[in-house]
Amino acid sequence: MTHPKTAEEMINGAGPIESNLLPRLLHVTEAAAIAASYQIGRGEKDFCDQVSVEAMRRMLNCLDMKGIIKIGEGERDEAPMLFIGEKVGTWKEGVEVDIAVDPLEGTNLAANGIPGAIAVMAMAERDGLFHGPDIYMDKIVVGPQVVKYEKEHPDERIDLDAPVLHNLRIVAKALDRSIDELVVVILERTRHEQKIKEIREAGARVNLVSDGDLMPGVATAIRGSGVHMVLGSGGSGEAVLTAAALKCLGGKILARLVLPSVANGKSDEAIAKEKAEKMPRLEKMGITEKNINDVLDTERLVPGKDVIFAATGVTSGSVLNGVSLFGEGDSRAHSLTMGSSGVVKFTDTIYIHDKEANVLRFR
Ligand code: VTB
Repeated sequence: MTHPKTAEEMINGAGPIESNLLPRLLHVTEAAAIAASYQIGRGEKDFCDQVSVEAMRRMLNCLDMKGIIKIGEGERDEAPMLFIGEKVGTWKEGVEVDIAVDPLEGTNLAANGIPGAIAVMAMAERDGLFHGPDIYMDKIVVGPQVVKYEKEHPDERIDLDAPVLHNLRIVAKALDRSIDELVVVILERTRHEQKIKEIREAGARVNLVSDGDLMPGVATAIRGSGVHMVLGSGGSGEAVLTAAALKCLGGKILARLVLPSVANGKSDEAIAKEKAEKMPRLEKMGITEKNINDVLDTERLVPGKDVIFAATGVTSGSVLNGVSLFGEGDSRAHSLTMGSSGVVKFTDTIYIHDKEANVLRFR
């Protein structure tokens, strides 16, 4: 038997991005989550988003790195901050990184005080993240046991175009359980009615979420999370961020770009309008009518080798607790940070401003 890697070997084997930036990435998502947490439940989703974007950008600009936003808040003419192509970091010294951000994933969740909102980001070396448009991707996400099963059974593979039952059978075998013991997370949308029907007919259990398909995708790679598969179309940025997390944990995503008008079954006229609007932009990114339907796997979405991921809970979810506020600006934030070396950290951070007023206590 080969000797397993020691923690020391893993720490020393991490790439320059992981070694230099992972510890500091935590503070970036924490700052965004804490800023958003003051706006939880106020019904103002745009403002919620704005404060987390501002906080994340301020923190990113403190880091010694040469960063470029690849997945962000939108195109330069649409988003004033963290737009695609924006340079962040000090640019004085440090590594070159491409960055994917979602300062508030689940703005509706946060604005309405519903579980599952997070602040999230990922980094990789230059050209280490898929440079794609902000449209939808049709996704299927499964955990590392399924990847192992596929290696052992090369004829049985997860397939984005196969009936839901085909994919559920593979996941059930990989997890050594029956289909009726599986849970599939899918966004509650009219466009998913057929898929939801198929999941139920196959006998699996459906977990409908009103928003947020990113963290459930990460959860497929965490045993005990109760999520075994994620299906359906959602944000393309969310797919890239999910892929970054899966590069750290194992697991697999298959995804295909799709225009929202097409996914949502809009009229031919609406589809033609969206195509006319978006295709020139997509073509600049190398996405044409010919290759838009390509299936993108984890490696295509995140080709980087030195990948880091961080997420902080805003409202509590199945993986991360939400931010708690204690008065005097003191707060507690729960985060997941990890790197492609395989180091995974769950961090419970407490910020104490007034040490006499807010004494640290265990419970
Ligand atoms: C998707 C999903 C996100 O918003 O982008 C969704 O990936 C928007 O979808 O997790 P609709 O256009 O159908 O509303 C989230 O749920 C939250 O950002």
